This record gives sequence, structure tokens and C-alpha cells, in this order.
Amino acid sequence: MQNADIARTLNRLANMLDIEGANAFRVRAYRSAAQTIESHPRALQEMVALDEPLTELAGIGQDLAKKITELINTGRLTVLEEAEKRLPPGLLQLMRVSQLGPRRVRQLHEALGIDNLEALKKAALEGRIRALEGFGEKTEAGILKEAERLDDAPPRTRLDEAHQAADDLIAWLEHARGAQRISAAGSLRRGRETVGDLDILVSSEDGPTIMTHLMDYPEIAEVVSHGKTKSTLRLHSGLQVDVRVVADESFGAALYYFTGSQAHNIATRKMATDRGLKINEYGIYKGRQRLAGRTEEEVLARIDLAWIPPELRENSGELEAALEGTLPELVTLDDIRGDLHMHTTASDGKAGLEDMVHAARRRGYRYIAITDHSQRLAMANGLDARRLREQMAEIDALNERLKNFTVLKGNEVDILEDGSLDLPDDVLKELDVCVFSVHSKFNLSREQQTARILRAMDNPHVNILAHPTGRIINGREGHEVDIEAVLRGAKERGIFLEINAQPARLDLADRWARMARDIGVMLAISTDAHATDQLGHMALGVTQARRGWLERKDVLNTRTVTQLRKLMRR
Ligand code: DGT
Ligand code: CA
Ligand code: CA
Ligand code: ZN
Repeated sequence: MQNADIARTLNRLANMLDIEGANAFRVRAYRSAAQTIESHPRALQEMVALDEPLTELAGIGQDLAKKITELINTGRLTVLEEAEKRLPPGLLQLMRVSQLGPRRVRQLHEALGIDNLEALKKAALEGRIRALEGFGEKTEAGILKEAERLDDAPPRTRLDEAHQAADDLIAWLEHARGAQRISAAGSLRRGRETVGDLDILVSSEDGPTIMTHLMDYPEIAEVVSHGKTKSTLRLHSGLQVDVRVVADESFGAALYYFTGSQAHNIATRKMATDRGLKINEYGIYKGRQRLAGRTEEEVLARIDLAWIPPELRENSGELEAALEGTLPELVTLDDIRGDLHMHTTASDGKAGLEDMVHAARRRGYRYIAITDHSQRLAMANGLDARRLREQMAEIDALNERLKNFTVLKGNEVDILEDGSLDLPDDVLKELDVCVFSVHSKFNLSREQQTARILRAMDNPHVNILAHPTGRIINGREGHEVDIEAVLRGAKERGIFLEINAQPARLDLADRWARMARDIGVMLAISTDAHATDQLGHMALGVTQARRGWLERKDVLNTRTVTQLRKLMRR
């Protein structure tokens, strides 16, 4: 049982209790514990095995520790099972509809007996929802649209969770006798923001031994199929995994084939055919003669292609670029010199200023920007001008003591409904970096939302638009906004956009990142860390940037602090 599994179960419990109308403190305690656990660097399962107290984690008391231990030891959580007896489980699906929070779900259930997506869709189609207090026709139409979308889309797993699952399984397979090379393939290797299933490739002369070892993997919930060279499993998290074994001389060809994407493969297969060759998961062939297969490079060289980074393999221009020798030199984690968006205990972060600095230094960074929330976000303990100035003074004093490291004074200032900003200009102008973002009024029309953001960009002090679309992966779709217009507006004004590296955000998404590059707007890759270990999300943000074809020069935080200061002065 992984930390993500525990967090998911606790969130499920919190949602159930919330729908039931349980005590708000209790619900919040479960949610906040889930968050802590998800970002905890050590596996709780291991802590329990070693008898280390879970109460050491922030916000986890005796009672919660007992429940988590039960979950880890038995795979079950009695309180959750009891809640599931009291309430239909379909109610949880309803929470995925972005218009619906716990109160509305309860209302729909009590008033109309709606307890699953299907029933929700039906009621919306029949126009029965609009009559409920607080709903109306527009909300009903929105609910219908989302219910249909959720119904069609099979569940996909977030990239960070998929990575964790793949890393653990690969570590297990490394202990199999006769395993030679092991790699993840498929959408995970391409770095897609969500994956349908995991594809794991092993090279070995002895498939059956690898597969027998695989069957003892403790995370398996169900063996879907078990063969000598291919097996399919379902893990406790629900994630499905294809594991394939090939001979080592075919490993490169198989890795290439199973990395995909399918559209990319179809295009290269045609290129091979045009050259009188055949390409498949065993190698590249001329007639029956095998020309290559050990590495991806040697396979691709036979069709005159340079090696293509997996993030680009979507048949969206990478083959032409590889032929012409114009593939981008994609940004890497090593290019990153700092992080420009993070929170401290001054607002809703879990670590203090100095802790964030130490953690950033340990990552080899040269600078960070501290960007706590502004006053409007009272729930997040947002800073007003007075508190922000106090923080700035604290940062000045800290900078005096630091060598080879700079803390930039920043804020994540809220964009108000009319496009004005949540703090007065005279304090914004004292900041080194002004991050600005939408945290309210997600439901404006596309025109209104775009105009609102452009208006905010007219303020002469703002620098980086954070999480520009507001989407939450597997959560809400994000506000409607004309990203192209925002990018062009940013270009004119010398403003930058962000790739927010929170695993549930990854916002801008890959296609918008690529549009930014095409328009010539530099992006900041920022973790929006609310705890020290969340600085590690940078790797996910870099992957997303790579999928957007970004090079080092396209990324703001590959610059030195001196260059940055210049770019922040508009
Ligand atoms: P996913 O799992 O939906 O996130 O996406 P993928 O890309 O991992 O897709 P998956 O798991 O169905 O297959 C892995 C790769 O194997 C895929 O990217 C390309 C290759 N592949 C699978 N089936 C076919 C096929 O019928 N034709 C070709 N050309 N390639 C295939
Ligand atoms: Ca897959
Ligand atoms: Ca697959
Ligand atoms: Zn933030």
C-alpha cells in the first residue's frame, strides 16, 4: 500500500462524510491528513512495519494513526465501510462533476433521489434539476455537459501516481533472476499527464522465470492474464499494467514500439515501408534479414532518423524535424536554477521561509521566489500589504546572511473579478517577482474571463500568470479562457506564463506550452510548493515543458538571478 493509496482512501472518506453533513473539522482533518501523507517522503507502510509512530506527521493524532494503521495492515478502513453502508457509493462519482460540491450532492440525493452519474444525466435531460434551490437552467446545462464527459472518459491515472507505481514495480523486477534491461514504455515514458495503463518492458533470455517472479509482487490485486512473455495485472490502486519480456537483442525495437504513440508508430512504419524495410517490436528487417534492434538509436538510424525524445513522439512534427535535423534540444531538470512560486507558513504553506530556502539549496538552486497568497484568500491566510511588507523585511535580512543564493520577494496576488489586483500598486511595485492568478469566479464566459485576465496584465507590476487555465486533472476542467489571446497579450506586455508543476495541475498543458513557444512567450516552470518536499514536483513540470517542445532558452527559471531581475522589470 503506497502513500497515494492511503491518501486516496482518506479523501474518499472525507468526501463521504462531507456529503453526509458531518462535522466540518473532522472532514478537514481527513483531507489535510491525506495531503500530508501524499507528499510525505517516506512510505507509511514502511513506518508501520518499523513501528515508527505515525503521529510524527503533522496533523495526525492517535485516532487517525490507528485508522491508518488498520488500513495498512488489513487493507480495510472500518469507518469508511460504515459510511459506505449508510450512503450509496455512486454519490462519490457525483463529486467529480465540477459544479457539484458535497452540499449540492446531498441536496440532489435528498430532493431527487439522484445517487449516480447516470441518474444525474437523466434528471438534467428531463429538466428536473433547474427547479432546485440554488441551481437554475445554466447550472443544469453545465452539469449535463460534464456528466456526459465523465461518463465517456475511462479513468486515467495521474502521471505522478503512475511514476510511483512504475518505479516500485521496476525495483521489484530488478530482483528477478535473469532480468537484463528494464524500462517503462507507453504513455508514461512519453510523459503524458495521465496514463491509461502502465507498459513495462524487460529483456531476458528466460521469460517464464521473470513472470513467476512478477506474480509474487505484493501490489497485485488481480492477475488479468499470465503468459510466458506477456502478463497483465491490476494493482490495488486500480491501475492496470502490461509487462512484456523480450530478448535483449530486441530490447531497443520493443522499447521503441511500445513507447508509441500509436500515431507516431504508424508514421514510422510507413517510412520503413517506403525504404523497403519492415519495422516491428523485434527489430527492423530487410526481407528476413534483421538489421537492428538492440537500441532505439540503431533502429531509427535505419530509417534516417535521429533519436527522438519520447515526449515528442506524438506525430506532431517530430518526424519532419528529425529528418531535417531540427529537433529541439529540450530543457532538462539540470537546466533549472530556481523556483519562482512557493508558499510558506505566512499563508497556507507547511514550512517556514528558512526551511524553504534550505530545501531549495539542497536541490542545487541559486534562487527562489517566495509567493504567498494575497489578502483576498482569507481561507489560506493571505497577506495584506502590512504583512507582506513585514515578510519583505524578513527576506531582506535573510538575504544579507545568504551566500550564493537569493530569495526574491514575491507574492501570488489574486486577480479580482473585474481584473484589478488584490493588493495596492505601491506594494506590488516593491516586489521582485509578482505572480498573479485566478482563484475565484471560474464560471465567467470565455470573453469575460479573457478580458478579466488581460485587464490584470495591464497592471505594470505583474510578471508571471500562474496556473493560467485553473484546470485540475481528473477534477475540474478549468475556466474558459482564450489562451492564445492571453499569450499574445503577454507577449506585447513582457509578461510570462507558468507551467504549474503541481501533479494535479500541470497547467499550462503541453499543447498550450507549445503555443507559448511558437508565439515567443517564455514560461516559468514552478512547483507552487506548499511544503519543502513539493519542490520535487519540478521534474513533472519539466516533463510537461518538454512535451511542449520547450528548450532551455524558452524557460524563465533557467536564467541567472541577474538576468531574471532584468526580465521582471517591464
Ligand atoms: P495509454 O495507455 O492509453 O495512456 O497510452 P499508451 O500510448 O501507453 O497506449 P497502450 O498502452 O495501448 O500501448 C502502448 C504502446 O504500444 C502504444 O503507445 C503504441 C504501441 N501499440 C499498441 N498497440 C498498437 C497497435 O495496434 N499499433 C501500433 N502501431 N502500435 C501499437
Ligand atoms: Ca499504456
Ligand atoms: Ca498497454
Ligand atoms: Zn500558489
